[in-house]
Amino acid sequence: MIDRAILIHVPSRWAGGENDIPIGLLYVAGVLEQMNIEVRIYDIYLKKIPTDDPYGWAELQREIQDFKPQLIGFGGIATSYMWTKKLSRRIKTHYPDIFQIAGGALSSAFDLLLTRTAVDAVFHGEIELTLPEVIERIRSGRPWQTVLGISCLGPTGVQRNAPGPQVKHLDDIPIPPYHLIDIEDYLLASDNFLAAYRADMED
Ligand code: B12
Repeated sequence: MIDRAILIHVPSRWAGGENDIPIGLLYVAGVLEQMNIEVRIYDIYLKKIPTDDPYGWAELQREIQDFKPQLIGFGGIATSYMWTKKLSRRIKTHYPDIFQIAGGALSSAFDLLLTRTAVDAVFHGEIELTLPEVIERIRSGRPWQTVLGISCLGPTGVQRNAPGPQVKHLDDIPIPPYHLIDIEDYLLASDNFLAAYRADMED
């Protein structure tokens, strides 16, 4: 059964003030909510990472224990790979039944993700049609590894399937569920450009 999911916004680096709204993950969340899956967005950019726990595992583990997701998704860019590796391996060790996926620009590191992390499936390109297909197959006990637009480990190693279908009518895409994030966390980030704009208005 998949009825709860955590989507993790995975840092690519720490440059300070890079609190960009995770738009891609919100679109993924919209698709999941349409399938009656409860979603939490876990944005690592907004966390205070302790120096003695450099990937913030303890806090993520508390979130997992509290919410008990069956699905965890990693979103970011290619250089978010290292964080994904550290966290996904720990998740696999402690919660081996959680299905782990990755997508967005991070998917360009798909071969590394599939061979060196514990990610089960990588989604390439838009996921509005391919992610529901994978989840439906898992829910009904059918093999998901042949769904188009994904890559996974196959019998002979990394298997990248042909590109998936794209949405024909843009109005079919769910509105991103902004209620899953606190927009102020992003807009009020100290060196965010919108915050600077706000300061100008106040002068
Ligand atoms: C907008 C944008 C930005 C904005 C981000 C604003 C924001 N709020 O997020 C800004 C200007 C801040 C930015 C910064 C950077 N960016 Co930029 N950016 C883009 C851009 C143009 C669009 C991304 C976007 O929002 N698309 C709309 C959403 C809805 O689409 P999406 O993210 O693709 O999500 C869909 C799917 O990919 C998928 N998906 C997404 N996440 C996940 C997660 C899971 C689990 C699953 C299953 C699916 C999934 O589902 C969504 C719906 O179909 C892309 C290029 C592009 N055309 O994609 C580059 C791009 C992502 N950026 C890139 C880069 C390199 C950077 C910077 C490093 C630039 C720099 N030198 O500083 C920084 C990194 C910032 C960071 N820490 O991540 C590269 C990444 C390359 C790579 N392979 O890693 C891209 C691909 C451009 C390129 N071709 O080089 N960027």
